[in-house]
Amino acid sequence: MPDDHPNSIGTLGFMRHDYVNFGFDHADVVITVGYELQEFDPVRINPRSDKKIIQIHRFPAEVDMHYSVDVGIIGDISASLDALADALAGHRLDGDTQVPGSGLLAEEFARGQQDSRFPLAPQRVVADTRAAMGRSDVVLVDTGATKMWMARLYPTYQRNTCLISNGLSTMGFALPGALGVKLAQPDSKVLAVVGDGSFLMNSQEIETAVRERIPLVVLIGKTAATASSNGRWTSNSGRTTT
Ligand SMILES: Cc1ncc(C[n+]2csc(CCOP(=O)(O)OP(=O)(O)O)c2C)c(N)n1
Ligand SMILES: [Mg+2]
Repeated sequence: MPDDHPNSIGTLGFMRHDYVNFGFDHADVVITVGYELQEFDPVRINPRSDKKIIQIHRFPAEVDMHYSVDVGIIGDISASLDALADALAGHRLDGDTQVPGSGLLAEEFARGQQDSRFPLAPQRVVADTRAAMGRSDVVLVDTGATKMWMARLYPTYQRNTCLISNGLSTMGFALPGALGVKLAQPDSKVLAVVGDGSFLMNSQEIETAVRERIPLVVLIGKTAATASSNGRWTSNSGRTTT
């Protein structure tokens, strides 16, 4: 769903209780599409285990205390969504359909565009990255603090334009991945956004890029204070210099 669509609330799952969770706080029904438990702990969207859950997937649901599926639709995902849309044709939601918290991410992004602090605020880096890329250009984001910032704040408008290794969070995938994307889509700008550690894991692929004449850009982030003492990623204290 494009981030400038009025029904889009952004990316869920990177912070414990980020803006986009506010919508889930108020929801009584959640429809999940292609969702897998290991990608994102459902306790964060259903802490009291009181929401009705409709799952659409190709496989039967894996469940836990916070993810007990009321209706499981098993089948081709596209066909299932089309059937659901057809069944709902003509129905409209009554009343206020504004999702609580929607707009807050966009406001943070807009503040980031204007942020002139140095070292650069991460929001500014994300905003400038977005400004440099067209709607169909492709950014690959490596694991680390950079991923946390890009995943929650970088607006996307077309599918497969922001590629992130989320499930296993593999460091070092972005640079070789960018070579593959550029070969597949030579007309798109391709950017690998990486931490200094991730870059060093696969920096030898620069040689491949030069030898094979594959043009791409690598943005290397050096971030201070990426993790707090309990090992959780912090969202607000990081400062990224590039
Ligand atoms: C192959 C691999 N090894 C280790 C990890 C665990 N890990 C996740 S983020 C990270 C540090 C990332 O450092 P850097 O790329 O410099 O990014 P930063 O967070 O400093 O911006 C590590 C070691 C991982 N996800 N993948
Ligand atoms: Mg680093």
